[in-house]
Amino acid sequence: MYWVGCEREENLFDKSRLDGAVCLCFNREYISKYELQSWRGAMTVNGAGAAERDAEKVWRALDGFRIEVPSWGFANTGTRFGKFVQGGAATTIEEKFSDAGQVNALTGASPTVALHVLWDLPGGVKDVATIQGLEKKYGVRSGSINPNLFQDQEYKYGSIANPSAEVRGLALAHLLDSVEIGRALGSKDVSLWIADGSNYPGTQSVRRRIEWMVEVLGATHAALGPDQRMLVEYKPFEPAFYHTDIADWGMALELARRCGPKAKVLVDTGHHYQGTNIEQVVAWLLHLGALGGFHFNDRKYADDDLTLGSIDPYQVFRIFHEIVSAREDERAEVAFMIDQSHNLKGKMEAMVQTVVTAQELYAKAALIDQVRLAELQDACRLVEAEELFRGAFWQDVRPIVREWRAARGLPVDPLKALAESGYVAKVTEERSSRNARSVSSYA
Ligand code: LRH
Ligand code: MN
Repeated sequence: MYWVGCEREENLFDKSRLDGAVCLCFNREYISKYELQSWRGAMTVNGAGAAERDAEKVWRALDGFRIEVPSWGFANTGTRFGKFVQGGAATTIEEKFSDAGQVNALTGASPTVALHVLWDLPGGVKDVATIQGLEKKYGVRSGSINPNLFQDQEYKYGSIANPSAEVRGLALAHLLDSVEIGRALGSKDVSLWIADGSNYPGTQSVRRRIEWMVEVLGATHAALGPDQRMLVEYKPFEPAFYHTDIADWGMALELARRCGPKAKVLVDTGHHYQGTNIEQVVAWLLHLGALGGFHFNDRKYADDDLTLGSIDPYQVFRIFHEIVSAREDERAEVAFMIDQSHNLKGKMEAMVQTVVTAQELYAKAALIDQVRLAELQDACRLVEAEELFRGAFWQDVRPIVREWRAARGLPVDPLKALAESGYVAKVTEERSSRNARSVSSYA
């Protein structure tokens, strides 16, 4: 707990609970016996006020926090039942870099943009020079390279797990192109999501498909440059609805291990069955040195790709706790990325909102006194441990985050700054006539 001025305590405590304690900072009004305990702890540790210590923790955490935005998050996307076109949505790769540049300028936390090969570099390696020009123009670099192995007709029965060696060869060629694009752009990660699977029992051999995958992914791993990695993303279902070849973290982990040291597992928060303890999966992957990164989003039901923290912010907080409490060397290897489709919210607003929410939830996790928590956990002082853990989640870090933004020369309220910038109105003006022509229907 921390104290940064009475107006904050006003928010924290209702006056009726006065129990004779004093406020530590401005008008010495009150403090609960519980807080007294942790304040004493804080004061004895480094003499600095708890408020200062918390601000330090949050500032240090935010200074190191980076999250990658997906190019496809700025584009007109929909569901199988249709697409609600936004006039200001990005279609060209230049528009996607422009939007990503704006988000980074407003938040100071998203210097890279994830690219999907067939959507963003239809010309393959030949498009690298264009991308490099856009990186300079808009001040954001290319991030993870995401191959598209799920839309070509040849992949009806799978790509890297397809019974046809010819089709597997096609898939490998695309993967090698993606590795080459990543090398040419100086990107670290080639991020693989494989949609392969089947819709009916008995129609495909799960065992033989495993061997075919190991063969193609092994060849992909062998092509990686010294600083490149491949991230294996798992997903339990959709578009396949009987079996998916890479359905959970265990399958992704084993495939990554079979490939080699440059292969890690990617955790998309929307790719779990209801009730899955995702932070436990994260803890295991960290423990095994196999966690490569995240695709953050939120969901109520399945892979809904809703905005991070919109349904279950405590879930993200629990995941961030596993990261923040990991060793520095373990943490350094974990890539934070957003993977969302903004079908109803304004694309720019949703992306800025997501980065801001991620920063705030990461700041909350950084507040946890890890040493104290470990003591309480190992002493099985359950309620005290939970109160310390959850207490950080309850804490409103927004004032400290605003101070950090101001100190870093960033707008204290990025969403408000976006609205005041007129950027969305400007791009809507520029793009709406073209977007109006792109209405499509499912059938
Ligand atoms: C699959 C997925 C994958 C991307 C796609 C846009 O559901 O999460 O990471 O390729 O969304
Ligand atoms: Mn994903």
